Amino acid sequence: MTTLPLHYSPEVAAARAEARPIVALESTIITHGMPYPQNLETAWQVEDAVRDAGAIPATIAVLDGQLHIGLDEARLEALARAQNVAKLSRADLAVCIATGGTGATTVAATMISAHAAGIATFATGGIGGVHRGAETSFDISADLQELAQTPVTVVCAGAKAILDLPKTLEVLETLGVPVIAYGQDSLPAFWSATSEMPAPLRLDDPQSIARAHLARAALGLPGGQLVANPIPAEAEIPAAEIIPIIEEATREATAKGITGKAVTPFLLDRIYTLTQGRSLDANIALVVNNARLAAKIATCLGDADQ
Ligand code: PSU
Ligand code: MN
Repeated sequence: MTTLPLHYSPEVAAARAEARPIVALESTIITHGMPYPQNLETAWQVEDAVRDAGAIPATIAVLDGQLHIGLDEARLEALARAQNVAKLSRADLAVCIATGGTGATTVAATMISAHAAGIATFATGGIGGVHRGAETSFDISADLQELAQTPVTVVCAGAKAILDLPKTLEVLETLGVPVIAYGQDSLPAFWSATSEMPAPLRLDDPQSIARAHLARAALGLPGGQLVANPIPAEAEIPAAEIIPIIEEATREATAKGITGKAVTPFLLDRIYTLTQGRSLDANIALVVNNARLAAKIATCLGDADQ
């Protein structure tokens, strides 16, 4: 836990006082993952999905050097409209706070912040992972290390195919991170509900996921769980359609010499343009779906009196 002052939104402060289930939400998806105004509309929809499923949403970001757990409407809107917001991963969080900066939190930084606030469940769209070509670029997201050390259950829609999925799974296995497909045997692949890869683990209900979270803690194991929740069938983009587009975007990134933390936002933006916005519709549907599942898991964790 942290001795840093945390700034709770009124809604999250009330939920804490009443010991109601809370779901953490990241902000990099808002500032670097989607264009305005769809980013703001999605953030609202995701928060509402958490509320409708019986939990309280806590969108996390650093604003003027203060770590916010839950953003009220005005702050969320300002962040969604802001330009040139920093993207904060584990390495960047403390410097941003120390210098009074403003930044959006990635999966890694959101996990750190959620844990500091005593929140054990987190919903997002896609996590960072091992990028294609990592054997030469060494581009492996800090999200994977974070899953290995911070005890938060992260609900995503599987890894996006801008990543090297088999290598991402190998690294997660090496780090001892449970990768749990929800309700199916194959690993969901973000835009596609299924993939050719079998998921390492499978659970079929939120209670079991909550119990597994608690069992890790009881065993004294550090680190979290990655839950891969398939995109709803009606929102899927077939792999045959999306893969060539990802390959084109990846080629462009290499040709333009895009590296480091700029890679994921560049690819997401190019894929959005090349699919004429369809990638965004799918992205919105899956994040909302993940928010619902995370809220149910958070409710079960609450019931278990963690
Ligand atoms: N994947 C997506 N959408 C996103 C991201 C990843 O499909 O918005 C964001 C998340 O915040 C994730 C971060 O934690 O990108 C990973 O960035 P990097 O690969 O630079 O660690
Ligand atoms: Mn990276």
